[in-house]
Amino acid sequence: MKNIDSYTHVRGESVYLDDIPLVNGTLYASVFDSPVAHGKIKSLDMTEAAGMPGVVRIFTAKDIPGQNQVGGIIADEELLADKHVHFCGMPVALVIATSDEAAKAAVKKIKVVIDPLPVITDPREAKEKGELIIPPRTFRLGDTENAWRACDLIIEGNTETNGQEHLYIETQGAYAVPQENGATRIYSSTQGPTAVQRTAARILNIPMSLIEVDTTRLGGGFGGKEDQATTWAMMCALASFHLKKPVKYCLHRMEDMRMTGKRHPYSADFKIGLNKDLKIIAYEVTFYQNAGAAADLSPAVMERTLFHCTNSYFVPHVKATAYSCRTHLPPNTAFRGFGGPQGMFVIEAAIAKAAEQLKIPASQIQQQNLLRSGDEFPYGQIAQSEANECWNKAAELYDVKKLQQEVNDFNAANKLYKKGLALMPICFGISFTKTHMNQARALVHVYNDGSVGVSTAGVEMGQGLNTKILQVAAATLSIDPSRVKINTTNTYRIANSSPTAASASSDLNGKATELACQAILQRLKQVAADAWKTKPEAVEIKDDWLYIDGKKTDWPWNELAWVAFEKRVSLTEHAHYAPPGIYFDNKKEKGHPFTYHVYGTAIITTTIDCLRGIYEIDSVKIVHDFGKSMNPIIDIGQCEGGLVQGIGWMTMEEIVYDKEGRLKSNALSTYKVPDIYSVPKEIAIHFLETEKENLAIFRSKAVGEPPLLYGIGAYFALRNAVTAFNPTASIPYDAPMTPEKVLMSLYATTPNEKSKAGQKSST
Ligand code: MTE
Ligand code: LUZ
Ligand code: MOS
Repeated sequence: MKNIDSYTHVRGESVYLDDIPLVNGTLYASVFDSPVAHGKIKSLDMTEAAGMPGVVRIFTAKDIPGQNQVGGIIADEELLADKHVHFCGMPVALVIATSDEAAKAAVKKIKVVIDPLPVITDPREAKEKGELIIPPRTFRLGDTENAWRACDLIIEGNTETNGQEHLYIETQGAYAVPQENGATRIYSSTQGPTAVQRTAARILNIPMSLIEVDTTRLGGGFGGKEDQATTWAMMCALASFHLKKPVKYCLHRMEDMRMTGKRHPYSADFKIGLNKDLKIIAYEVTFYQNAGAAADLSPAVMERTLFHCTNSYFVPHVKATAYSCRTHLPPNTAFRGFGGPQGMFVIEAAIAKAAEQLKIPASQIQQQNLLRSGDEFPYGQIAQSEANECWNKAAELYDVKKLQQEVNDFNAANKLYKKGLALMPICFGISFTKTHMNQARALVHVYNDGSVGVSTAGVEMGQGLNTKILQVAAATLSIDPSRVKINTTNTYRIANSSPTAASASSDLNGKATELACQAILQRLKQVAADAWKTKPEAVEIKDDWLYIDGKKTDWPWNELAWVAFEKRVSLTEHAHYAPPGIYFDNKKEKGHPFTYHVYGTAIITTTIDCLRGIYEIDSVKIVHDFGKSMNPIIDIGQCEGGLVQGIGWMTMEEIVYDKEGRLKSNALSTYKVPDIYSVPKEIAIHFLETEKENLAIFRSKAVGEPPLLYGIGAYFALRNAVTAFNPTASIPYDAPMTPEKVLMSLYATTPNEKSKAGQKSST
């Protein structure tokens, strides 16, 4: 089945926030944000701005009727800066005007004087100064202290991974429309309607029941709207609350890039020990997460870094510690993979460094240590592994030996172009790591003409969730998909929802939808049994038709719906789903946090131009654990999209803040994302189909985030190409591997100069 949105997407008819028809009298918002990363506000002069044409009012922190607080996990983030600013881009004042242009013009006339305070941009410096968001956490398995003695090779090192701009095509935005009796409706481009509702209640000091949040779809979220859509919705809600007028705010791309947080950059130290058989015996890692100026989702992201610190490998002795470090950057936030990729990069670097030392391909170490079913993760969960299945299938199907031979032959024959190959096995846990967040609800109405309306907690953001939910409803009721309509995500219909995130939304919302449909089906069967004077067990609804004792009747589905209505039987169900069996003990740092894991292996080949440092990704060949895919077209799309986003993070996307905490890469002219020319020339995706029981909806495993992890392999493929040209190059493990860094590494001559070159390119 095709994505149900394809048709309106390509015709430009899909409704995004900026397409919502406006109510008469709508006003426009624009935020004045801090030009300084850290300091005390001495004065704020808004006189000239207030006198600009079209300006209705300017709000500041003192206009907030409730708490000036948008922090989700920790209450440490003001909506509008009161006395201090903590990052460049922190909202200070909110201008409301009769047009978008007038609001933006007035913002330019606001003058602020800020007494500057010291600025920290580096997480290690923050940690030294005790600037931690939460106390550090350590995951332990076995006993690393004693295990080092059993190792034949011990390698130490450090790594850097940079942030990543979400670059959803639709920027952040919201539209608040006042309703009767003090209620308000907020249209928000958010992954988390309930987060918007809860925070609005706190800001406006009114109960959640007065706030309706409605989301039709997002033009991409990628985690950037899991938490950080809330701020812009609050701006509209605050202004509309005071002015009793509809207020809209769609951010300009440069406002969005400057004011919102990104993927967390990480700095890390590792120590890895192997025995003669290339078994990893022990692994110690310390992560320094650059959280930015407030907690946002950083504690949860940090937790997932720890969960995924051993990637797809079994390591018997592990000690992993993570620090969430407070710096003066915009608060960093969820981004596809949610800290997992940052954790996995470090062990891949450790393996690559060990392989370099041993003068063997990293793949020999990788393969030797793949997780098997029954192995224990450092957090206590026992693996149900497909790691070897994926790896072996990839090696065989794509003939990795031949691929490596081709690379070697090419490198022997070419002086100024070199190829590199790397394998990247992945493992990603499915479930929110906070157990209580793993719940969802669905509301299903069968109308008495036989058509069906479905609402869930899930937000469509391009990942194809609505199509999958529609498939679940149609398949469970055994009716034609054209009868089913998926409705907007709305807090009046579905309450207390988790954000659409963690790749879990088709599982959670799909299962809730399945439960609701089954309950209605049960009642319809009873209605049919009564009418046909038989038992419900004799009734079947199949392909829009009623069957009794296996024989087709003259009742179509809609007749059955009508009869049930006439018999006064409810055609509506509101179902709740919470996956069983998951828990986590934070004191012991042990438990069974994930309903299941997703595995896969990618083989990546690249070609670098050794005169210019530029490169191409030749091919990415993947075997991915889809379980039993319920929608291969969508799942391939998720796989390709995630892969390319991961390659972008690892190779070309370079976020640059200066020492004063100002974003230099603040527009699409200075921040390069993959385009059609930089995607791999060939992508092959093989579905590892397994018939094993799991908790995925229709056994179709979650697919949203895991494929991003394949992109990590592109970094190592590029390194291998560089060392084919310059075998003694000692390149720092510092991602992204931009063309600039490739060029520096190609011509670095002594180890000293080389590491300097690496450092220079990273600043
Ligand atoms: N795909 C598209 N097209 N747009 C997006 O914003 N977000 C990703 C992934 N795929 C995203 C996407 C992220 S970060 C997540 S967590 C999942 O989709 C969320 O949706 P799911 O739970 O339905 O997989
Ligand atoms: N969000 C969250 C997530 O709150 N918890 C998670 O575990 C998670 N994982 C991935 C993406 N978003
Ligand atoms: Mo995705 S980072 O869970 O929104």
